[in-house]
Amino acid sequence: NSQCLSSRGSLIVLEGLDRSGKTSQSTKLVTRLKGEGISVEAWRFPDRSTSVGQMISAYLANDTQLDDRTIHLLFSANRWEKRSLMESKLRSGTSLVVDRYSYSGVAFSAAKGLDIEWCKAPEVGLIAPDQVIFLGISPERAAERGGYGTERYEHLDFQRKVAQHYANLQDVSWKVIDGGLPMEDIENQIRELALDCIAKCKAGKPLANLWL
Ligand code: 2DT
Repeated sequence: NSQCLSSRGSLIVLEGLDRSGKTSQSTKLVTRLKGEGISVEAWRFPDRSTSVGQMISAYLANDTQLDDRTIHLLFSANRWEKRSLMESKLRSGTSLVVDRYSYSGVAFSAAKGLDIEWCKAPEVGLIAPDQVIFLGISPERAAERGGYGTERYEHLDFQRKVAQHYANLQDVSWKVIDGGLPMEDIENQIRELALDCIAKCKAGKPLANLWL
């Protein structure tokens, strides 16, 4: 019926420090929603599958060096190259659960000392998330979780700066979940938030653009 044709999917973004549990929670959420018959896909940024994504991946692995503003714009370009696909998925009724988005873009670059407004500017016009879910965990606690890997930003001092910038970016629309709770509790809370968000979008909440 016409209701179905016009109902859109939701853009749900998970953010948090490295090792906050974002990636496993995104995967669990998507599996669970699919199991409930909801049309949903798991996305992540950076999307390392594109040629821009491969440049980002080499930079993160410390295989290449790039100027701070240059890599910032590549991360942004990596979202822009996915924007039209993102919009068509959402308009066709598929929800997207995205592991990191523009907030990671701003928080990580600002942690290097770049101006926040400068960092936000290339994100303006990307699709605004319908819900940002932030997995809160202290940088110290995150670092204790089996340690960091070898990628560029996986150092405690840097993660502390990122945490400060996430705190500055956060607004009342964000849902913050205590990343120290048992996995299953987090999973249940995220599912509730996602279902609520999906229902609102289905009911006609319009798509919006960043930066809000
Ligand atoms: P993963 O470990 O989640 O693959 O992230 N990052 C990410 C940025 O600096 N800017 C961005 O726009 C995005 C999306 C966060 C790889 C690292 O890349 C950082 C961690």
